[in-house]
Amino acid sequence: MAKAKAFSQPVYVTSPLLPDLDDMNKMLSSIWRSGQLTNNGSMAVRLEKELADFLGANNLSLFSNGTVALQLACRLLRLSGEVITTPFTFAATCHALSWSNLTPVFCDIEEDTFNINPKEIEKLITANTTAIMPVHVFGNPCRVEEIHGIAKKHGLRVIYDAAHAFGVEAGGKPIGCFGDISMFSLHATKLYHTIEGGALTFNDPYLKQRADSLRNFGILNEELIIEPGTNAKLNEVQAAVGILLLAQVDKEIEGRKAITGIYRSLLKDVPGIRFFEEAEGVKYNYPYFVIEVNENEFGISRDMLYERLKEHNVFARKYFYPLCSRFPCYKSLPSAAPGRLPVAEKIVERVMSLPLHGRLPQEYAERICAIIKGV
Ligand code: T4K
Repeated sequence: MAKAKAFSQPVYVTSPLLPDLDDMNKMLSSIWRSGQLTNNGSMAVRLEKELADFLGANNLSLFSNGTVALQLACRLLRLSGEVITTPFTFAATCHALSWSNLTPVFCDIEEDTFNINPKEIEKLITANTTAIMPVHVFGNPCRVEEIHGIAKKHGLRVIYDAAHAFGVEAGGKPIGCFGDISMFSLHATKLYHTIEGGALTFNDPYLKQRADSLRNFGILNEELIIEPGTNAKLNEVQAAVGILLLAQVDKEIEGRKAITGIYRSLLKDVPGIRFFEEAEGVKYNYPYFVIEVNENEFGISRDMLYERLKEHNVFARKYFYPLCSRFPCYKSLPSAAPGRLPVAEKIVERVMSLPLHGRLPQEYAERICAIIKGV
């Protein structure tokens, strides 16, 4: 096989969607005219409504980022003690627990979805457990019905980290309708974003009311501050970016789906490369294209493939290596002890995310596959 050529420019794992600059200037002019730059101005109010419609959420609040939104979710539910979560996630999930004085309890994941394994959850419940924080990793829906059943049986709250699951539906329902609260990250690396930002969705309107005051120092009105809040508001310029990008999301997802199709068809017969098949009844959003490398069958390890891609100017990412349970701040927790998380320990050594966004030229995906086959 001819050696695949390196790219002349770096190809990164993602590239942010950007609003048209003329449209953005019009939005900026309107903000400039109003003089309202932040503190729940008209752009933020409008985006909240439009996002709630788009995500099929009964109640939605916007925040300055997804991590602080997760922290506020813990506070809104007055959690204490231990929260069961997954070790195979971005640092923000367990850090949000830690910042809320909660102890993350790591639960192993499923081989097929890389999500928390409901069959392992019950074994970890103690008298101190108050909640479960599952993550829809790479936009794959968790086993929401099983998780709901466990939570109900044991009187636990459920906060979904839906950072990757913007626009996903499971069983015909929007992903944000499951659990007590769901968090969507609106960071620039996500398929839809507000540069930095986050959103919480709730079924209970009272939670939204409290969330809106918590993100603004706990202020209810000029004379009434109801609880110790913080500053976690989304400003008007970022909200304007969000309003403009909402019109581009469907096209972005279509573009990602097409690139995912190319990766799938060109990599499906490569020995030792595995990727997710789509499950029935799920509307996907294609946030990442993740491959699992089986060194014995493929011939080289995930780490070596990662380096080879780099030599070709392709910057894949080893999301989510290392496991959160390996971080120095968590590794001495009982749930992080060696041997407790066998599936997660195996998967984290094998997976990586290939470049994917809706504007990635199809030819790039084909060349990346040729590089993978060539090594
Ligand atoms: N829960 C989960 C499961 C999450 O994945 C995340 C965030 C959160 C919670 C927390 O939500 P936020 O508080 O962030 O809203 C990135 C993101 O910073 C992070 O938001 C995201 N997850 C995580 C999976 O990925 P890095 O360290 O990989 O980002 P970085 O800067 O290396 O960017 C990746 C690539 O994207 C770069 O190689 C180039 C490209 N890029 C990036 C940025 C920021 C651009 O082209 N332009 C840009 O502006 O963490």
